[in-house]
Amino acid sequence: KLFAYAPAPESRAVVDIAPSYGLFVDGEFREAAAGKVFKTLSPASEEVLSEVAYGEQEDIDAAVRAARAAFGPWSALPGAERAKYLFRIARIIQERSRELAVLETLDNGKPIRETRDADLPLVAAHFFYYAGWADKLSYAGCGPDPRPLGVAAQVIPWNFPLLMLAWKVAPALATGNTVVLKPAETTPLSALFFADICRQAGLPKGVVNIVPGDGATGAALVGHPDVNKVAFTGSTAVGKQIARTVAGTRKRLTLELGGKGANIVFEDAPLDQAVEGIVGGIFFNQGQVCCAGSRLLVQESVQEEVLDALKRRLSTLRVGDPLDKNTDVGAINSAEQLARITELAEAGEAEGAQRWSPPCELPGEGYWFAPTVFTGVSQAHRIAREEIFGPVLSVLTFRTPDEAVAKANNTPYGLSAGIWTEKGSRILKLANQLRAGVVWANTFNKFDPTSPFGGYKESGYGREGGRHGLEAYLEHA
Ligand code: TXE
Repeated sequence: KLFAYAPAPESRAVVDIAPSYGLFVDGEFREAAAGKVFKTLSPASEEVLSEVAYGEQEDIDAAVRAARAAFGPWSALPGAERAKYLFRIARIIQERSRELAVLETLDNGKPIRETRDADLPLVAAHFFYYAGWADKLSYAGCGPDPRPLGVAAQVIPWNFPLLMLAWKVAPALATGNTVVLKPAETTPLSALFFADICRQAGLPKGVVNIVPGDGATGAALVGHPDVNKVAFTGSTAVGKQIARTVAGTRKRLTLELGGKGANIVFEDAPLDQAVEGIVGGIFFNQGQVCCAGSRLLVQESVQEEVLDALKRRLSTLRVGDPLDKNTDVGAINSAEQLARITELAEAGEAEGAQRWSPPCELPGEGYWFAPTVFTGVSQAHRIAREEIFGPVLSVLTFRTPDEAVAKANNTPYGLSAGIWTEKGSRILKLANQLRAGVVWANTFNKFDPTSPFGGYKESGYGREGGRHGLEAYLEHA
């Protein structure tokens, strides 16, 4: 009898999670001033993973003080010296990537295949890429002798915890700024492991400080008077609140907020490839991606063909244990996020769209939502307008390219779009007409540290990644 191919789930024994973690301030882990803690759990099993120090105003004050004290010597280092630390951090991330991938999968719920093949390689790539810039800042586009801003306050979400950290920390350090970072309340662990990596790399104390907590912790950090720059990724509602806090101060601000990306499929597209792109566009990371292709705009003439192929493909997706290397769709990050997705999906049905999911058995414990497709969606439906941030695809149709562009742009957001067609001229024309910071052609959800990423309209402002990502952390000389 032949052996069936059934690799064991990636073992959680790969990573040693301590029962409790402190804040990382001035190069050391310490308890919160008031001694408060919160629990972080695995969304796939609801098992408590660890207890983490909860930062408040006093802790933020200490972290900002440490970052301020470190700023002088750090910014005075020659760029090539700062680069050495970034290269060292990048290499340690590579060496510890298995441990970090398992940790991220446990704390976030996303499949190990994604943390192993997407998150971790990209995290290391960002540190390598920005290390290369540290001694070339006079080419960053900010004049011949650009200056760092000072202390950067960075608040990140839970959907790509370590990658969002890398997007923010790597350019800040390369340009000579120091950092106080607040990870999201449901995914603090990989940022704390990163703190340990900073120690391992011998990074001078105070250059990176990590203060876990919730929205109140983030608000205290953003509002701190001795912060020079604020970088935020998260919901549009909180982004607007932060913009109000920062208005009237001299702090610089970049915001990377929500999205409602359109994946536009023309009748001449390579349809098999397009179906793969649609699936990856909305089911990667359970759709909890700001640039997800959450609206499918399909040309009417191929609508049936595309939907049939899509449903066949979705029936092959494996939903379940995120540590299993065969899993395609993992757990939703939190009970709150699951409630939001559920509410919007119910609104989709109530407003008259047709709901479909492949047959799949969801685990009894943890937070799960089956891959879902809505057809018969109109532009007025909430599921066509609001960010669902879950594995839910809303399908709309179009007849002409102009109609496709009008529908794609009919959203307050403007982060991403995808075009599927064989016609090169159409790609170039549409890429200019689409009000989206990223437009992919015949692919989707492709990321690279050399490419700037960011939004139009309510998706925020400023760019992260590439040379443009440096400008957010430099003064024009
Ligand atoms: O986001 P929040 P939530 C969208 C997505 C999701 C919705 C809500 O649609 O369903 O937002 O998610 C910190 N001052 N996105 O509630 O609250 C918070 O602690 C300073 C899209 O998780 O914006 C966390 O660290 N900070 C998005 C971070 O902000 C505050 C990714 C994000 O949390 C704060 C996440 C305050 N007043 C959600 N309040 C994307 N663009 O990828 C909260 N925080």
